[in-house]
Amino acid sequence: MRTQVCIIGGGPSGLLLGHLLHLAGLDTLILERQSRAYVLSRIRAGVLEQGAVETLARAGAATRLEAQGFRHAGIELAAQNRSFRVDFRDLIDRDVVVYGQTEVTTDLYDARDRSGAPVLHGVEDVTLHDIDTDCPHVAFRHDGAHRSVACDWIVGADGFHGPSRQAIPRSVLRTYERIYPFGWLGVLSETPPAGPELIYANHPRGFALCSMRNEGLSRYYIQTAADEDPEAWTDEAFWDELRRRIPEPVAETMQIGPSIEKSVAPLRSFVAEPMRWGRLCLVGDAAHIVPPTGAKGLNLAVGDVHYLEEALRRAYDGDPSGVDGYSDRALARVWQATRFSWWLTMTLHRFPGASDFDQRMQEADLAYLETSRTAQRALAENYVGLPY
Ligand code: FAS
Ligand code: PHB
Repeated sequence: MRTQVCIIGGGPSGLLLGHLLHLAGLDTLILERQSRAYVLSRIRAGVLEQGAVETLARAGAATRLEAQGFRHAGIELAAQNRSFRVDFRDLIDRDVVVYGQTEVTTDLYDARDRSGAPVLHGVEDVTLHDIDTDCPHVAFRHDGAHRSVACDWIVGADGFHGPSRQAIPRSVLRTYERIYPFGWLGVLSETPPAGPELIYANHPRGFALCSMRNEGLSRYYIQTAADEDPEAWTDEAFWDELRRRIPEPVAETMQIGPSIEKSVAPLRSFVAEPMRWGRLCLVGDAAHIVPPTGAKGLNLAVGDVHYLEEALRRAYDGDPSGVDGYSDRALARVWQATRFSWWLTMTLHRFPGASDFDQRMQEADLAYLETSRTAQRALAENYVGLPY
């Protein structure tokens, strides 16, 4: 087998890059370990930056998004049983779109199907070879047969646990990590959202977030231990704990119902450098992980794809400067999103061993945000997404 760009991973990063490169006339092959159904069963991100929406539109994968996505002009921040609104449109004339990652991935698979470009599901034992030469190849097993694909470029879009990052020599790879001492217990329920916009709540009992997918599907999170067993939580216990952490006017009026999905996500900040080595380039979670507090994970992946698609197009036009500069360019934005996600996580979560003084410092931070347009503009710029 041969292709121009072999993409390992059929999540949002791999699918979006594959489709944009296909539109640019390049041959691509996507290798995905799981079935399509499994990939689409994962409940993950919910908020898209403007840049992500524009990139999906450029890929011709934003028709449903533009029809069904919810434009949000702000968010609510809550502490001490009260909340205030950060108005993105008033502060910086930008907004975000609430549209679940499951829907984004569905739209990208549909676009890939329409293109006729190949995605192999159920691939196993993927290994990368000769990435420090001009003739790299990827070996894998599929349908019981050992196969190999020669290519010009390999893109690691295989998430945090995939093989691509590991293919960069330890003498070259530098990693930076912070593992947070808590996780998020998430619930999906077929109930109307608790409010018109997202509510991020700081509380001495722990963080809570009220989000949504549409007018009849809500997404909620509460901070728990990192190794919390989701099945140890009855729906009733979850709703009681969530309502203790959000302002009473919201808790008293929100509609609760049975959970249709319940899972715990660990929180970490992680960045790997460089994001390109030889003929291997990394995108998305393969290169970085952010705590979901800042709604940056999926959006950072789209930013990487935006840079790499342009870089590879230029490389095939004989200009190597794009791929030579890809890692530095992508990492500059990755580190800004990593900082913002870290700061919002530190401000909104209750850390083990935190004192009353620590709680007061977080509340003072939020009180300053409430009164300072300057502070709110800084939050708004980062939340809606820094420019590419
Ligand atoms: P993904 O991990 O989505 O995709 C990688 C793909 O590679 C997967 O389909 C995997 O099966 C495949 N793969 C792995 N190893 C392979 C191999 N050896 N061979 C072939 N294929 C292989 N982000 C937000 O913005 N907001 C959130 O609320 C949020 N919640 C999250 C909750 C959880 C539990 C997790 C894990 C992540 C969450 N994220 C969130 C981040 C998430 O949305 C990622 O940023 C996003 O999925 C990144 O997309 P990809 O880079 O494509 O990685
Ligand atoms: C979600 O809706 O899943 C979501 C929204 C915003 C976040 C994290 C998760 O910051």
